[in-house]
Amino acid sequence: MALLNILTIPDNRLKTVAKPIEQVTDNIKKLASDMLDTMYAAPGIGLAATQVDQHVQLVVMDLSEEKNQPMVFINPKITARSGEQIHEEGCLSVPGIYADVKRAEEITLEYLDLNGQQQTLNADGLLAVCIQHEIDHLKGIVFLDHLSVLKRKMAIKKLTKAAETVPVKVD
Ligand code: K1U
Ligand code: ZN
Repeated sequence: MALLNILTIPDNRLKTVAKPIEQVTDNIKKLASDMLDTMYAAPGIGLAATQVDQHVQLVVMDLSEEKNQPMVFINPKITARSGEQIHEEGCLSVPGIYADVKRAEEITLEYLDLNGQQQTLNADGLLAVCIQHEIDHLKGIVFLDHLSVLKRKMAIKKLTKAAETVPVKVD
C-alpha cells in the first residue's frame, strides 16, 4: 500500500491539463491502486490523478458505504448530459470548504477500464456529480471555479484564515 501526497489549493499544479493514457501499463495499474489507497485513507469518495501530481487522465472513485466497490476510469469522457442538479461538494484539494455546485443531473460516460476495454456508463445523482467533479480536475478546474467570484473569494479567505479545524459551508 502506498499513500500519495494530495496537492491543495493554491498549488498551481492543480491547474495542469492531464494527458490521455495511450496504453494501460503496469505503471498505470500501480498508480490506480495507489490512488485508491490514498482516496480511502483521506477519506474521500473520488480522486483524480491531477490531485496527486500525475497529469494523466485517470480517476478513481468508490461511493459505496462499505468502501468495497472501487471504480477506475481511464480517459473518461462525458458524451451526453441532461438536466440540472445542485449538490453540496467537497474536495480533498480544498480541505474544509463545502459549497453547492450546479451540474448536469444525468450523464453518459465513455472510458477505458483497467483491461484497456472501452466502456460506457450512464450515471445520475451523486455518481454523476462525482464524475463531473473528477473530470474537472483532469482539466485543471476545481469546484470553487464554479462559484461566483464573491463566493470563491470568501471560500479562499476562510481557507487561508482557518487552516484550522472546523469545516465551513459557503452559502
Ligand atoms: O475530488 C476530490 O477531491 C474528492 C471529493 C469528491 C467529491 C465529493 C463530493 C461531491 C463531489 C465530489 C471528496 O471525496 S470530498 C470528501 C467526501 O465527500 C467524503 C469523505 C468521507 C466520506 C464521505 C464523503
Ligand atoms: Zn476535488
